[in-house]
Amino acid sequence: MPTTAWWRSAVIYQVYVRSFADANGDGVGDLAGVRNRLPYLAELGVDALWFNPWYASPMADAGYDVADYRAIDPSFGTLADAEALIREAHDLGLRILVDIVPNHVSDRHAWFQEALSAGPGSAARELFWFRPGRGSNGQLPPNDWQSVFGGPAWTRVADGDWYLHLFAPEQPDLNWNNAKVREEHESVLRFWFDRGADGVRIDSATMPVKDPTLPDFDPAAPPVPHPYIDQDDVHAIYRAWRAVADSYPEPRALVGEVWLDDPVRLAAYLRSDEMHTAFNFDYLNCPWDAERLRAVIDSTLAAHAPVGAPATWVLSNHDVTRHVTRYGRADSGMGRNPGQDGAPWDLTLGTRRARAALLLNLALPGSCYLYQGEELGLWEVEDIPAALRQDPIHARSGGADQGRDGCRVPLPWSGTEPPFGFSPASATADPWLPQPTDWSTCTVQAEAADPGSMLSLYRTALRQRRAEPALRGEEFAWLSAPGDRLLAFTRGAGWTCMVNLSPAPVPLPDGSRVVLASGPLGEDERELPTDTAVWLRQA
Ligand code: TEU
Repeated sequence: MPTTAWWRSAVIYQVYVRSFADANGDGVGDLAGVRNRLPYLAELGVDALWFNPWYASPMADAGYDVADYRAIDPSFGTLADAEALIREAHDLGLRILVDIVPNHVSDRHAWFQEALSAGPGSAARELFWFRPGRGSNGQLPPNDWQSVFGGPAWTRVADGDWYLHLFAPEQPDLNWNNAKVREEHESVLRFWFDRGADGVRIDSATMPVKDPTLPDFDPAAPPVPHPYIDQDDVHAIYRAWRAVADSYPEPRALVGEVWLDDPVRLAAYLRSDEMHTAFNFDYLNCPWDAERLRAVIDSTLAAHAPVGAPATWVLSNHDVTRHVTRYGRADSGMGRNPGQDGAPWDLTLGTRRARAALLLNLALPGSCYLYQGEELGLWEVEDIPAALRQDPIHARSGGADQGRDGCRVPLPWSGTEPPFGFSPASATADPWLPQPTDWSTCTVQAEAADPGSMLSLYRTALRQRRAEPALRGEEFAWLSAPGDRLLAFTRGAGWTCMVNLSPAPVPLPDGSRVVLASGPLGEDERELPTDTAVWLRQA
């Protein structure tokens, strides 16, 4: 693989379709809305777009419950719209990643419907994990596994069998020991690759393979092997997918959602015969603290170097609290921490840190993921009325966990009041989640006109990164020492990034010229204030 492959240093923008732009005025974003806004994305300066699932779905989990991979959900448009979108994006130089969800399908998927009607012991049930229950009447679930979304991971059907769902009951888990399951997914990959998709983002990639004995959790057992996370056999799935991806004249890219604490186990997914890259959740979950960030950067680079895969840098997505909000908290930790729902945070602080973090992310070697709205500095919306919340996590926790709706609120494009241009003036419905009225200051329209805005910083930084080969290369060396509360590193060719995480200003090195700063500089423009980052060139 040539080291210049696009995905090695790409900046990839995540489009959460239902909240991006609504062209038909039903309050839900759609593909026509995205097509209208492609010039905005091209101008922003990103290299690729990753679309959350846009397939036909009852939306029990916002499209991660796929009923038909070869159809677009009618609320988003048609297959012809998706094909046109891919073509138009390509014409603008934007690559496309689609989302593939191997772990489960929707309970409305034809396979599951057939499994329900075919009954216990049928071949149709072999595509899933149907089991009799325990207890005298089979009234207890087959084992003690819990759903990621809360509650038991098993649901009983009318004939008495139980089926496994590691997420919501509307998301039955597939049985990857079944050849039909494997063949179908490879065929789905080809379906989208044939339509021009440049790659796939692989959902819950550690989970599709289960210990076939479905054991109870043994509290005394070591954490590895886990009965369904990171089972060794899961790698065979992605090796087969890589063969499909590599069979195209321009090989398609595989990007894994691989939530693992151990960077070495994560790197095991990144091989020349497996995935190309994976999201770096250690980085996303790291608090705004110089020593901890440095440790994560080091462990990431150390784990990726031997396998020759680029690292990725990501701070927000559709599953976690927006990082402006996280960074505005005293303890700016984990991507999701329901214990902090509603905890106080400081917008000025969070914004200053998010601006500095952008320059850090874009300067680190590898590729970078941006989540729609972060370029506007959007924050987590915490006051969505319970009745309007849609994330199954909210309902399944009995409201104890706010869920993930707060980072999924429709984007503000223009104007001074909701729907802020998200929906056209002729809209017949409000946006599917309410937008805060104070988003009038962070619409695309308002920020495009303000050189000091978050959007202007993103545009400038992305343009600089594109123009600067050193930033897209692999050279990296620390200039700061551990314990400095300063992150400073070179990227070759006299090129330096400095981020000050200490409470005091730090002088800029002599002989350096400031290329870009995340905020105002102190004393004669030669001092780097707290929570500020700069890109420097040796003059
Ligand atoms: O997420 C996988 C996952 O386990 C977490 O991101 C999870 O949503 C979070 O920890 C809950 O606290 C993927 C998708 O990104 C997510 O949106 C889906 O809900 C999930 O898979 C099921 O498909």
